[in-house]
Amino acid sequence: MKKTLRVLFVFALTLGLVGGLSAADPKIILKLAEIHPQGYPTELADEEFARLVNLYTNGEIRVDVFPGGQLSGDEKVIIEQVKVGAIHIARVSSGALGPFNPQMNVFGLPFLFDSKTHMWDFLQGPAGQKMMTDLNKSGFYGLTWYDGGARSFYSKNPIATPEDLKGQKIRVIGSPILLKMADALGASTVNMAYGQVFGAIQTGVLDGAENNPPSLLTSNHYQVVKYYTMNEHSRLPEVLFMNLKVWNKLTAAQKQAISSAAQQTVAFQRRAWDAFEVEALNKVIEAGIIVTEVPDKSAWQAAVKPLFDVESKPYAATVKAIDAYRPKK
Ligand code: GTR
Repeated sequence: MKKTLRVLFVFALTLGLVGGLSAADPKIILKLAEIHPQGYPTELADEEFARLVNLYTNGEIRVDVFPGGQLSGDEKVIIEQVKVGAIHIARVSSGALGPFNPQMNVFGLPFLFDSKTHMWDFLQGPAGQKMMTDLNKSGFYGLTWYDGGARSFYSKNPIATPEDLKGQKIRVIGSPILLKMADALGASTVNMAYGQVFGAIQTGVLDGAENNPPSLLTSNHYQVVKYYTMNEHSRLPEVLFMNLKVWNKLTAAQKQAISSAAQQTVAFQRRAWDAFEVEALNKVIEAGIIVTEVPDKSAWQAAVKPLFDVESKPYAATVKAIDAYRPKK
């Protein structure tokens, strides 16, 4: 086989190109990795995305969703696989993307957004859209943002104040600034794959972790911790993205179909998220978790202010753009 032919052939195989014989046969099959189980709001959005891609391409492109960490329980591995094209599309947290696409680290800054509305106003504005486009600097094509709620600490031990974290062994998502934040609060931080956290808390390797209510529930971490303190230290948007080379090989019509499908799932995902956030919190309370709301976050904000001031410097322009959307008090 001539070299170019061979390259094309290999590329066709990687893409799962199966040469459709009828209009209903997909020409391209794309694998989508999702760490969350079926029925989780991002997973529902992945399925909806797959349905719309199929519809808009008249069956030419099929997206196969692999939920529940089937392709890997470690988002770092998933992202590496998307980078090399072994996985074509993934839905991950922006926190996990930071080490691959540094601009994403900004979301690890504690108390960056005042609210969900504040975050969405920024994400849907020009600076938020540019961050999506700039994923291409890392070999990715950004499809869309999804909601990932706010992250808070949970543990086997009470966390009434920031000081209570001192000495606790806490798993933090692999976002460099979030890790430094938990360190600054005195926790003994551990950066571990999401899929390993349950066992680590169960066996006492960890005291707790930090996440949003939907993840606290569906990861089953609520079964091995006792206290959930809703300090809401950060909002890490979720990201649907794909391998850039795979994207570049698509026709203009296929690109259009995939972009429209992704855009159309946003409202769907946000509705599913809002409903499940409430449901998940109720379920963990019913299961006996002691949930403490923190309406006044000033003690938490003060404790991380020095860190914010230092760590925000490389992201000054983005922080300024985010500030521009901050609701007036
Ligand atoms: C969840 C997020 C996952 C994963 C997980 C984690 O909130 O949806 O994609 O990043 O957190 O903490 O690893």
